[in-house]
Amino acid sequence: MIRLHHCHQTRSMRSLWLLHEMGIDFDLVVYPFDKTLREEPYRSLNPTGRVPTLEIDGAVVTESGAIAEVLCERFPAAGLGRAPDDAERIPWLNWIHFAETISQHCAALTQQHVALREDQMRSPIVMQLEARRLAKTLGAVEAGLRGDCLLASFSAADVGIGQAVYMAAHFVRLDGFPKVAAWFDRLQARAAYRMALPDEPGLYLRDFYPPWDLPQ
Ligand SMILES: N[C@@H](CCC(=O)N[C@@H](CS)C(=O)NCC(=O)O)C(=O)O
Repeated sequence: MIRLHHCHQTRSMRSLWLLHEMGIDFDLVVYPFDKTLREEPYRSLNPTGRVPTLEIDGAVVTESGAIAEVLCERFPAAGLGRAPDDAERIPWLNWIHFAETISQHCAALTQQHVALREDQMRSPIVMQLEARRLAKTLGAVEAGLRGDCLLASFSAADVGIGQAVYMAAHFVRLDGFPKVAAWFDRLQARAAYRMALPDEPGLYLRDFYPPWDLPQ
């Protein structure tokens, strides 16, 4: 049995998109992105109250990078992983986990722009700093993109980084990263990507949150 616990527009979209790319059967449990995650029954499954959580054959996995590794090992025929003896194994692993380097800045910016409801709780300095640090991570993706994908062919690395870029694009314009923008356009055309999107926004009510968007 495979069951994904998911909140729309969060890191669990990464796992949902990957499951759809693999075309395998799974159960999906969708939660609102609120205190429900810190309450029972979810708290027993994931004590830090975060998503994603994947239940797979009696085991529980709570890190999106680990979920990608577990799914790619379990379903090698999908061709989205890179085995330990594959020449692309190291860059594949590095991209899978670099998604979190991007996402930590997205999380900080989501907290600033979305989670903190009162303007006086927000910090323009943090917003600007985090947006600048996020842009630097996008620069690394821009430098790493050589062809149509991050590796020689499409893989879970494109899904993980692609979903991180989906979140990042709410805070940093992709215009300054032409290869990332073109690659992300191609990813957005994928059926599995679209299946991982919500019908209605669950977290980001705007397409873009500029760092200077504060009352003076
Ligand atoms: N390193 C974890 C991070 C998981 C995480 O923090 N997810 C966020 C959503 S993007 C969350 O559930 N936040 C809820 C909270 O912090 O209370 C992963 O890669 O899965």
